[in-house]
Amino acid sequence: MLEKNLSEILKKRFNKVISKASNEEIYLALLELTKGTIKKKGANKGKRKLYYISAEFLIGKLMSNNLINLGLYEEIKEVLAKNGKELAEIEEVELEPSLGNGGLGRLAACFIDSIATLGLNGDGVGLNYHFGLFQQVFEDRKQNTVKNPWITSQSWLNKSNIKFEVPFAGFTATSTLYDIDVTGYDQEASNKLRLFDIDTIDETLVKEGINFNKEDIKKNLTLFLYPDDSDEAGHLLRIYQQYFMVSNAAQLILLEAEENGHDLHKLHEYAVVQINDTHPSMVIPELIRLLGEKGIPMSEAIEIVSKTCAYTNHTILAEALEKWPIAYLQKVVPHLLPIIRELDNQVKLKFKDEKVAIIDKDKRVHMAHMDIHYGYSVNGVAALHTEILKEEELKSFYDIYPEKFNNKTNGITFRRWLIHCNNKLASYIDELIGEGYKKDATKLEELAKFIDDKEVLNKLGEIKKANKLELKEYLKETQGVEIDENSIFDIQIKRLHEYKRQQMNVLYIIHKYLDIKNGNKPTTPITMIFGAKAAPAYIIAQDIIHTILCLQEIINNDPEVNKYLKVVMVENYNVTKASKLIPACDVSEQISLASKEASGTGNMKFMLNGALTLGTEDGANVEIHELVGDENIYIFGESSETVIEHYKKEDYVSKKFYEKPAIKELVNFIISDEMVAIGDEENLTRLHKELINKDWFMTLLDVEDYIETKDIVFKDYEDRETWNKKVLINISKAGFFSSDRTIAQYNEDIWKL
Ligand code: 26V
Repeated sequence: MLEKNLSEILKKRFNKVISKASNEEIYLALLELTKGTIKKKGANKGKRKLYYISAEFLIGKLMSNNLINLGLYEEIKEVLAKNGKELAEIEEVELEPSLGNGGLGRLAACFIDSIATLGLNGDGVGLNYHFGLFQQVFEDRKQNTVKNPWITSQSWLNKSNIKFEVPFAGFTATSTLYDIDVTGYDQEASNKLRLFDIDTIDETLVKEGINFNKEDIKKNLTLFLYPDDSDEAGHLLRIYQQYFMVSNAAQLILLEAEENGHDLHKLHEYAVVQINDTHPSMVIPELIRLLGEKGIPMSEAIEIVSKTCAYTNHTILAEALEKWPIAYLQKVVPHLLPIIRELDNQVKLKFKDEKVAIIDKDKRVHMAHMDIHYGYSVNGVAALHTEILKEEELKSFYDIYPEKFNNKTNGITFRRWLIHCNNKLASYIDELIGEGYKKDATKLEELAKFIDDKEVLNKLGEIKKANKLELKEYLKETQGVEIDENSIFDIQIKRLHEYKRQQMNVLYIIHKYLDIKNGNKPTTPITMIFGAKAAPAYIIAQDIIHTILCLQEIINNDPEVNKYLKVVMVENYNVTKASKLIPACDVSEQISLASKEASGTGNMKFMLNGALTLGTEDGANVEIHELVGDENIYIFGESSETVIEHYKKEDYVSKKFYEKPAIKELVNFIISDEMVAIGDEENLTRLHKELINKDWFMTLLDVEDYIETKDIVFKDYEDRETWNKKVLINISKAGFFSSDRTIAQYNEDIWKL
């Protein structure tokens, strides 16, 4: 049937049969077929509807995901194979929508998949950026940035006829709503991801790289995801984007409520808004303003909105918590200020504590504070993170509103992060325990019964090896590097940030390099793989990338060393690359400074794909540790309590650690003659100085324990059977991290759809 349908579309559109059609033609035919199949399904319905508002939805390519969810994946693969075509190659035609920076955006993408899979009535709402997160290219061992278009004439994006007027100081913007269908796994009805665009957008504004005129708002508003905000124009543009997003969202919510004949006085019974980090926080004053226009008095509107909005916090890093100067808001959205001031006045009347004010004495609006006072739920994204919010970062708020605080440990969709990216493993699990785990991920625990089954353990090793071979071929093709599939694949892939401590991994590589030079050769060779983009304005992050690329060159070209150690920095790390890297990983690097990584979600993807975690007691690592037990994870480093104490007492002095000869040797290698010979002295020296004089994220505090533990990991790898037992246990315990579980909890405790 599918073959017939696909053939008909190809015949009609290109007058070709499957075997003679190009990958692009087949892709377009598949797109038509898939969209048609989705269209036949209705939309989810329900009394109450969720609007998950987020500045980022890092959805990645959608073809396989949609085919899996529609139950067409296996059959389409077979049909194509029969005609000499491969789905994986056809999928290369699709451009990745990189509409997010990292974990927060990818989480939103997993969430909309799970919301649809649970048959819940809820849409994602965001912006239709014309260019996703920049593409990264390496030149002269440095990161260069190139614009990243993803919209093509035929794509998943559908244009709706919904348009709104969004008022700004001095002009009114007209929007158009686009949407992308969100299919659930094995579900009758679907939802939508709704992305707003400004009508006056002008892509020709982008001239070179990712530079554009930041002041020409009418032409640039939805051009880029998170433009560089290191200057005032960048900050203002972000406020324009945020307000455009939430005003459109709020108008959509009211439109749908009215279309359904709902009484706006009871909006909270019909709509719930999840505010994903503080980027959509202005939805609170905007909804109040719009309800006012509908004749609802401010005091009542505040009450309604407070029962409608819920807030998720994704970080405790102070620099990432948004505080917009009133002067900026005055320039962009002056009509919101009377409302924000009123909200602030009410808070100041009730609470004398300055720490909980919305507007501080420097005249800045604390977006998170507005969310907490005027939302009914505040959640963190992993158990430890939520505890730190309650006991440290947001303690003053927890004291006032203990009932609002709750934890929702993050999750990932197993459709993309197992069934699609690691079809070999998924098929083998099907064979062992059936397909029940695809709907109820906790069923993976049934795998535990094979713990002493040598054949199963062996087979897990073989699947991993096959995935490593595939990655090897991919990296050879795309980057021209040669790696050894028999080496240990040790992988750290995530945004580049000092708190994630890629620089500590760098120090390990230096340690290993020097060790091999001294004649201590590892039994099994090691391949250290990185993937990371760094914000263009984040100088130290650029320095770390440069250091990794220099080490890569020195090590990979040293015949004495390269048989035992290789370093590969994967260019332009994105969702597509993640799905090739994760199934091939042996050791998952989750080495953030304890307390700083709110949750992490890569850690969950690796675990599910049979990698062992080398990590600190941070974020969701803590919960992975609890689930698999001490024997099946490698934990090192100071605890979050100790780290928090150091910050409070301001007593961490990196120089003291640097003075230890073993550490000094590693740190000094960064500015050694070898490094300076090929690298840029300015970058290398800056990182060297940073580590010695500041090291805000305490790399040197944990580096010795890290090196010691990592050497144990590599030694343990030698006992293949025991290692594979650990792998099996990790996979069997990964069910907890299904985003279906997370979403079921959001619904149970917060949304009540
Ligand atoms: C943003 C920024 C922007 C300014 C420069 C420094 C900085 C540092 C961190 C951030 C993170 C913003 C929020 C975020 O992406 N949080 C991530 O959310 C994930 C999903 O909940 C979670 O797994 C990650 O641990 C958390 O970092």
